[in-house]
Amino acid sequence: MKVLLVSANRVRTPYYVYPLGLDYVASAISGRHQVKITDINSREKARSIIDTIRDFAPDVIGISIRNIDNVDAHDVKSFITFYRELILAVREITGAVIVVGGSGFTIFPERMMQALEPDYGIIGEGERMSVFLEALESGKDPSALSGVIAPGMKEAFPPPLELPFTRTVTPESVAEFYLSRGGMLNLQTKRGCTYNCIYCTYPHIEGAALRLIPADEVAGTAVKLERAGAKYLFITDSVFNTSYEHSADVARAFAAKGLTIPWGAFFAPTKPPENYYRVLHRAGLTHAEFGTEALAGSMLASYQKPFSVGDVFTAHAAALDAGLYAAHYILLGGPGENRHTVTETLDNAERLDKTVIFFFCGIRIYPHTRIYEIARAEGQIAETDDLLEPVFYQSGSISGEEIICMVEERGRKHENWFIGSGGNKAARLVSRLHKQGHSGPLWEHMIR
Ligand code: B12
Ligand code: SF4
Repeated sequence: MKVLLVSANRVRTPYYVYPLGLDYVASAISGRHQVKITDINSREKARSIIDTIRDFAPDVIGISIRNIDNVDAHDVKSFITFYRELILAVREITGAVIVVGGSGFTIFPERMMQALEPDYGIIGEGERMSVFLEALESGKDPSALSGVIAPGMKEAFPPPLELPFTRTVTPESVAEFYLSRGGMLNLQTKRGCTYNCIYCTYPHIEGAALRLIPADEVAGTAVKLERAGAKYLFITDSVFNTSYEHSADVARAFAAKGLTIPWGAFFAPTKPPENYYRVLHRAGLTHAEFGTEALAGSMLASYQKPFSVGDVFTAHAAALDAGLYAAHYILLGGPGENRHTVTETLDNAERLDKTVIFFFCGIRIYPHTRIYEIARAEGQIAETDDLLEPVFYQSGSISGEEIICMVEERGRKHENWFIGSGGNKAARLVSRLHKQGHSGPLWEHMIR
């Protein structure tokens, strides 16, 4: 069959992100099918996707839905209308089967099916597209397959797939757009997160157990990406150091295979084993992005974070000692937040030296999370509420506006504190620097 895979993500904050998920979907199906990937970022308008459809005449069109909205409580932007219009425009010119998937879709499959009206959706890992196409080809009903949903069906979440996941790096990939804008490509070393933070969708999207990709294989892919022109790699794992052992093995494999480009990843600021960050830095790690979320002990407990305030300082010091750039992400406004806890977090944030801190004020409520249950029990949301349009948790003791005021007031004397990921202003700056030939996430320029 002829299959066109479309990346529908146009978000440019904090920077354009390479549609990695489609590489996995394409690798899973290209042996048997003729596959083409097209990326809306690299085209000026949705219109030129239409031209591709006319030229290629696919039997099946797979649309990747990564972002639903920008998750910003104070400047909400939803992307659903755009996806809906894209699907309508595609329908006008082709009778191809339209199937959607992706991390955004996987959070709200049933609602997305209603809002977007594709023919099918694939919940979770897109490697299931292979059995989906087999069913279509042989005239069987694909909606009977695990993970597949059709209009009007109830959502049922399939179990995570067994290894191996294969990613083929091909010269025909859509990477050129990203290579000419900072050269940042991305890489996955495992799937899953074993932690259970109350607001987080990642264990739901990727599974709660770690499925590790062999370190050698990860490093082989990294080297291929470097050869293809990548100047920087971002590791997309929910948390890179959930397995200290595997992540250090990956770093050693990078060094053994001769990777020379820098890379970055998300880390939990748990207490690291001795020399951990040095090993990673020697293998090219430059940027550590810590999912710190709070610097008040009671809020870390409320969020069910797997570390203490002391651990954050230990991890931060270890990263700096190793020569890394360190950023911290803080999430204010959860259950139990009040003026005292915000003050405690801001006081401790002032004690973090040589860093950049991104404050996210307001926690989006997603289904399948503990905060969803808390918000239900507190009467903030009802079972019938449509969370596809973002709803943010409200602490009973402090409003979102008050939190922003407190951060802004204290932040005036800290050039390295940002609300959200810096918005369009930061994205424009990053985009300009990327066009000038700089690579990486570039927040190191904001470190004070
Ligand atoms: C890494 C990451 C980032 C990094 C990306 C770095 C980089 N250079 O790649 C950074 C920090 C920059 C980032 C930024 C943002 N992110 Co982010 N990010 C992630 C994360 C953790 C992993 C994404 C990833 O690459 N996974 C690995 C690939 C292989 O998996 P995948 O893309 O999901 O693809 C698989 C399946 O989904 C499926 N699939 C994918 N496409 C298709 C298509 C079809 C047809 C089918 C059948 C299947 C299918 O198959 C693939 C293989 O199994 C996810 C959460 C998560 N754990 O998934 C959030 C996530 C995608 N991000 C999210 C958001 C919101 C954002 C931001 C908008 C936040 C912000 N305000 O700045 C920005 C947008 C950036 C942009 N330009 O698009 C949300 C999206 C949901 C939502 N509410 O909209 C997620 C889901 C997190 C969450 N809150 O739950 N992000
Ligand atoms: S917030 Fe991070 S550590 Fe916690 S469950 Fe999500 S991905 Fe895992």
